[in-house]
Amino acid sequence: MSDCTRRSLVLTAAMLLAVLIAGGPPVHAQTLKAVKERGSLNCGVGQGLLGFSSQDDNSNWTGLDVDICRAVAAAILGDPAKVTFTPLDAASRFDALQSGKIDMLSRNSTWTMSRETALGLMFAGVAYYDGQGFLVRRESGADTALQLGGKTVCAQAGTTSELNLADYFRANEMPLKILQVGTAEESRKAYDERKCDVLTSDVSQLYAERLKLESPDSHVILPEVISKEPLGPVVRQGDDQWFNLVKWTLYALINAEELGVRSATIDDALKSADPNVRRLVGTEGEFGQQLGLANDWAARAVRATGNYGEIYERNVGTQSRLSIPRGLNALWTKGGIQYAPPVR
Ligand SMILES: N[C@@H](CCC(=O)N[C@@H](CS)C(=O)NCC(=O)O)C(=O)O
Repeated sequence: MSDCTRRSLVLTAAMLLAVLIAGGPPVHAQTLKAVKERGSLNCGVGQGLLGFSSQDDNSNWTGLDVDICRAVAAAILGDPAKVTFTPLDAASRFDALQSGKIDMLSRNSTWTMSRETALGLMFAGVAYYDGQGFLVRRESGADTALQLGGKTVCAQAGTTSELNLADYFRANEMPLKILQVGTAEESRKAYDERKCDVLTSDVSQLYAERLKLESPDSHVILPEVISKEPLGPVVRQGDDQWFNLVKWTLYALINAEELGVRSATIDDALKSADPNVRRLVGTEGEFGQQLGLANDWAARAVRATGNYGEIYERNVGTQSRLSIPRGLNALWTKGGIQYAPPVR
């Protein structure tokens, strides 16, 4: 053995010892443990986006993104109320996750390649398939986005909306003036005060923002959808157990809809003889245990928030003020693309 090989072996052994003394896996591989010890989930959400994450008159958080947090809390702790919500703007949301200030981010965030590869994060699935659109004043007479050349467009800093906007105008050789805003609130205000002629954002958000304008009917959403915006919960890289837990909680909600398991019928589901239902609700198999949870983890989640379809309808669908049709977010068996791998 050469001197050099010996030295490198000693070095490797020393490093191994250091890791062992430091307590094994990196700090980030401890999210589930930390949540259990703390007794609550730290979830990053939006700052006030109707249907996705906003506070009602009693300061209770509601919305589709909020319900994903609650479902995860119910799956882990058996109680959907055990969530601490941190409202975050677009620019600071990923820092909050990277720094460990939150355990997960559930805030109308688009799954893109660089948000995983460059930011060290992972999207756990798609909670809402969206796309970017444009909102204009009806009086402008515009009926296609191709008439927007030279207009001033409000877009929120640090979003995919800002990037897609520039791409779309460039591809169509239209001059563009961007008015960069910090929050949805600022964006709406600038548009209201006619500092911009157009609002651009994910279409679901345009529905939400339009409702907050003085006379919603005086504004139209143009037909073009210029991008893919798959929105979903995000976690840090390096904690596979936590990634699986968030991912499979979302899939459990979607599978529950497919199997007809609803919050009001969860007790029947617990008595079901259907093997698919039994695996989902934990009366068969050890699927919860494999996640580090109780075997009825998915039953707890569905009891707390309802299945995916119930969450959708209540917050953004036909039972809500937004009234957005299911579209792409219908199950794959109903003409949409929501498709969850099986619990098996
Ligand atoms: N999905 C896009 C856009 C997300 C985004 O932050 N959009 C703004 C436009 S209105 C928003 O939702 N703001 C809500 C808030 O600030 O609470 C992304 O991930 O970059």
